Amino acid sequence: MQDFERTFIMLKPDAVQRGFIGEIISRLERTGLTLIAMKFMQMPDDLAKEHYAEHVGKPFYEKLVTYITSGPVLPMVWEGANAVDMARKILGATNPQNAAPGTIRADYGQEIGRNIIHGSDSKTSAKREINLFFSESELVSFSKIDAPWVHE
Ligand code: IDP
Ligand code: MG
Repeated sequence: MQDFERTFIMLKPDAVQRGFIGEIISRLERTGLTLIAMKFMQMPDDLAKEHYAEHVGKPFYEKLVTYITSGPVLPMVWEGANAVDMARKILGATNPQNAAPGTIRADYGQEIGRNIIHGSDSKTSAKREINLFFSESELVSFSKIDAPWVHE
């Protein structure tokens, strides 16, 4: 069994508004990744700016902050073997137009500025993003009953 890691995944306002919360969580759940934390919130401006700090100064930055604060989001933490890379593959490329068929962004999105879902791009980002949205006591790590049927 590989070492477990954690990743930060967030359903963006378009996923919430278009009614895809349940479907997208199901797709993540059925891979065997374990959901250990979730919230439903309207992201305050300062949190949005901190979350996307690496993009300050880029041409799309202002619109990105407007988009992500324009409606409720659903931040989550998922745990599992190689969770960061695995989740990025399930999400697909940043631009839904370039995302492989069967990925979430390809199956639910049309444009890069409305790409449905966020996922951490590295273990370091995951740690930073998890800490931005959740306190340690909100991370509910537990053993799932199906673990021996998911992991060798
Ligand atoms: P990622 O979400 O796949 O990690 P990043 O390059 O980190 O992609 O960009 C963060 C977010 O900023 C994207 O998910 C998307 O919502 C938005 N974004 C990135 N590039 C563009 C762009 O060229 N136009 C509009 N929005 C963009
Ligand atoms: Mg990114």
